[in-house]
Amino acid sequence: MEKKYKRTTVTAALPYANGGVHIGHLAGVYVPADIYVRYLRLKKQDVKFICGSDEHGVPITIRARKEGITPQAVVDRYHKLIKDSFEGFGISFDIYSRTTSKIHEEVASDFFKKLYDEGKLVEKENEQLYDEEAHQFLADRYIIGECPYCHNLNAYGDQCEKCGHDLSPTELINPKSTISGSVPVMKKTTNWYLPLNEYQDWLKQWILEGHTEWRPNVYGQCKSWLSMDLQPRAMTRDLDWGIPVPVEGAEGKVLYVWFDAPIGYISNTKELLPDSWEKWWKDPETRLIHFIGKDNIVFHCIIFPVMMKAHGEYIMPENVPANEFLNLEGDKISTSKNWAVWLDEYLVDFPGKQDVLRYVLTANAPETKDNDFTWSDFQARNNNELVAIYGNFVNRALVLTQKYFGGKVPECGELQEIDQVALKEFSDVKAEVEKLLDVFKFRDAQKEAMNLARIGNKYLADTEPWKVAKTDMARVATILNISLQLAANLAIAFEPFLPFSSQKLRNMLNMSEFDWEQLGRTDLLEAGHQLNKVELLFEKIEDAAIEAQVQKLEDKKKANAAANYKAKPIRQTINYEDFEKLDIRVGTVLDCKKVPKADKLLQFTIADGLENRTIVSGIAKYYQPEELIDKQVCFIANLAPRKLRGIESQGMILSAENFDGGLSVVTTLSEVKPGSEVK
Ligand code: B3M
Ligand code: ZN
Repeated sequence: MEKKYKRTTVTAALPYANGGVHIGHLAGVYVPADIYVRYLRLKKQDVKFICGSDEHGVPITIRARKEGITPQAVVDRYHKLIKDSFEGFGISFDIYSRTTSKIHEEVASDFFKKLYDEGKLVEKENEQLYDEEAHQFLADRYIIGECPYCHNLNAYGDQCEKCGHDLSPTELINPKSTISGSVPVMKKTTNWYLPLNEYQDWLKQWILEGHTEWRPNVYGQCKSWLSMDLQPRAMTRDLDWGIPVPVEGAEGKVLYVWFDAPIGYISNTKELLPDSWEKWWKDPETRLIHFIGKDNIVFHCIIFPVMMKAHGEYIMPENVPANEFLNLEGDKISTSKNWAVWLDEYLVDFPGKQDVLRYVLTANAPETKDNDFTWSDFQARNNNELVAIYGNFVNRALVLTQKYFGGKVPECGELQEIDQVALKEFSDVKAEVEKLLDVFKFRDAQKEAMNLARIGNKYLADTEPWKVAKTDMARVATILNISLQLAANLAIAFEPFLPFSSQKLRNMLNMSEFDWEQLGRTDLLEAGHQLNKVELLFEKIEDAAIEAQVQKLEDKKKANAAANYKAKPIRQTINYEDFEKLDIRVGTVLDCKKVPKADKLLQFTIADGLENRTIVSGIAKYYQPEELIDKQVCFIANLAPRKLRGIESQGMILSAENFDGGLSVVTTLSEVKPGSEVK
């Protein structure tokens, strides 16, 4: 049964202050959360939208170490970058704070202390890897060694990035500390565990029986977790970056980042509302909604609820609408590989076009499965939908009003059937959009909103006011009055999705007050109301802008490959006689040309000091034939000839293969006689 609530607390996952935010974050969490909150606000509901940076955790310490700065300096930098990016995209948090704040430390500490004092945590001693030179315990990420599966020499203690296997540090062959390079030893340590197992029955009941309405991906993940025996999970770590464990004798230990981060939602609410924060978290008449990405489901559906349940005073989330992942041009978005469209860069490259990205990310939202972002789809949706449908309708309605009525809303006369049909269709959309937004189907809801603009366009095309103007201005007045009412409706319907454009449209319509309940009404603009100057709501995006973005991605991919290049291991040792068998010579290129119908091959004529020889080489992608003429090259002279495309190749030209597979011909530092031996 639908419960009645007084207010809604909406949280969006706290991004790690370990890098910027990209389109995957926006699509997965922040745009849907923002749409939802804007919608509730438009409905005049009591809602708070809470977020902030997650500033603890091992990856931040690793980055700090790499850059030779403090973890605080790392999080200061990224907190600002992330906050600015969200502001740039109109993500309308009521607060965006951070987990290194004083108030957060207090709230998280008190939370832990209460669990500890009430015996809700289990103390356990176990053995962990320890760096005796650096005198510290090692988080899994701080240990590297050989992967037991693919024998990558640089696998991390928690995962091999080459083959993707999850690992534990004890599985690594020849483990080494990345801090001192020493071989870690096992050392005993005490930590405090949350006994998830004790809550398993309650979780099953609460989620599996009580929340069958959750998205299938979320429900399914919970179900699979709950079908296994949950294990106690450590809520403290031996680390020096984080919130100190508020227990005597716990020096050198901090709260587990996934313990303190979700409490960040609470402490940020407290920072926002020092006097009334509790009702947003403890009153059963508050509805709590967590927006997250799919990799955070277990933390928000199992661990955090158990923490709150153990604490005893908190309400449980009513829904956790987690999204799947967004890919980029067919590949997984990756911060470490720099395969991403970063929000701060987008804001520079496409000023004023925040709504275009919001629109495309919602149209393509990974709500039920992973989805792909491509720049060509971005362009098509802008040009064919925002410009051609929404923008076009609004522009025609406004320009015609300008032209025939000096920009004043004309009087609406008697309605004809065609008007009534359009208005009816229009008013049905409100219920539809609501129904979808209420169940977090943002993608379909936006599609419905776009249908409003489609109806408007069709209405103008069918009624043809520009033709009617020759004979019946009263009728034109009615048509344009209706069109302008539709435009005003669009400004409301799109507010949650495209807030910047809605604002612009409201400015053009000179419309100040608005709320969701007005949607579907046809008296939003009174006759005689003066409109403002007409501007374009959306602009076409040209091919060049898209090509530049694709190029930028390619360049990043390349730069990343270069930065991460690792030379291949040296092959098996050979003896001198083996080497001597190779007859390597220098020759001068007399002629070089493309091999017809073979896009990889070049045919060389080489002066080798004896008789000239022909060699075919697969380097056509890297050189124009002319560039190589007169150059000296090294080649293997005694390789058995073989036929390539009907041409006998008498040897092999030596090239170095670069990190990206590119080939560069090997030559000598100074000119030598053709036929000189290389030894
Ligand atoms: N920082 C993980 C993430 O950004 C984590 C979320 C915390 S939400 C309490 O994916
Ligand atoms: Zn591996």
